[in-house]
Amino acid sequence: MNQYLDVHPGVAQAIAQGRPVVALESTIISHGMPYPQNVETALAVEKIIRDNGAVPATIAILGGRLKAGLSAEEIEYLGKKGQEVTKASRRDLSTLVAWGADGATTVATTMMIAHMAGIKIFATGGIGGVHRGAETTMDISADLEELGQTDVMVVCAGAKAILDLPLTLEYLETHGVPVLGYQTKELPAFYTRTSGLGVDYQVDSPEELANILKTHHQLGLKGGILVTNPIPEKYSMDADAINAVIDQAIAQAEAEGIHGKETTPFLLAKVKEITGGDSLEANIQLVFNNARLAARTAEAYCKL
Ligand code: PSU
Ligand code: MN
Repeated sequence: MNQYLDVHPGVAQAIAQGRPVVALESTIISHGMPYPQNVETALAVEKIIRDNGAVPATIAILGGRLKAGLSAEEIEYLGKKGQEVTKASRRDLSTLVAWGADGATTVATTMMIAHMAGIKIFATGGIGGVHRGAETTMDISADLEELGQTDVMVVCAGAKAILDLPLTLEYLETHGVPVLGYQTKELPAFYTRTSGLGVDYQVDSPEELANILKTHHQLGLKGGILVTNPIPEKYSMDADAINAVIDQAIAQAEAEGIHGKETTPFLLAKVKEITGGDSLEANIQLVFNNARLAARTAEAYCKL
């Protein structure tokens, strides 16, 4: 066990007994949604995972400790501090831990810490990817590199059109990351169910997802598996409307010279601002939907 890792007792017990556990990220709490919806959503996601028979492990860095599983008080603390907490991707880990600081974990660091703790499945909203204009900015999320090297199944709603979706798929292909569509042949685009781009394989049940993950482990393959689960029809947004909003947000980021790790939070905040509450409700519902699928897949995995 890593000397800097604290696995919450309930999570440690579930892992030891071979019961299902689902990891959750914390950047979505502190940088992805406003307070208090962020805390309410984080607690509701944990409840959905419990209701579906698995144990939730929200992951973060607190006082320099890598935490796999947080208390409700710790989730409240992260949500209230919001953007003051450092957004922690792979390159931030050593310094934050050495300094005894806090960090909100992105998909990349959540995968790393989940893997250290022995958690195999992780539910989130959307992953980072190749940004539009990356051919000159080289802005490619460390989430993609992590998917290429850390063996965790990530359940998401695809990737937002703030990214270059075709290039994101190319990058995942190069790094050997399988992109599975849950009951769909098309890559979902977060707020909408379709993107016009194909996934590698359509998979129709949690049992089938679990079987693929198990086989991945038995083959001894490195790297993760990306499961893309479309937002429920009822909550999906109008594609033209949301894409116009995204274009506006990107233009504003360019005008303000936003770059580096600020880009994704800036774009997410702008989209929310421009759409009023609509995009936030969609965002919350797709996370719930991913949590359900991840919990059912974790349960199916434990039965194999
Ligand atoms: N995309 C979303 N919602 C999010 C993020 C991405 O639709 O909350 C967050 C995740 O934590 C993701 C991170 O890991 O942003 C990616 O940031 P960057 O592009 O700087 O790697
Ligand atoms: Mn980036």
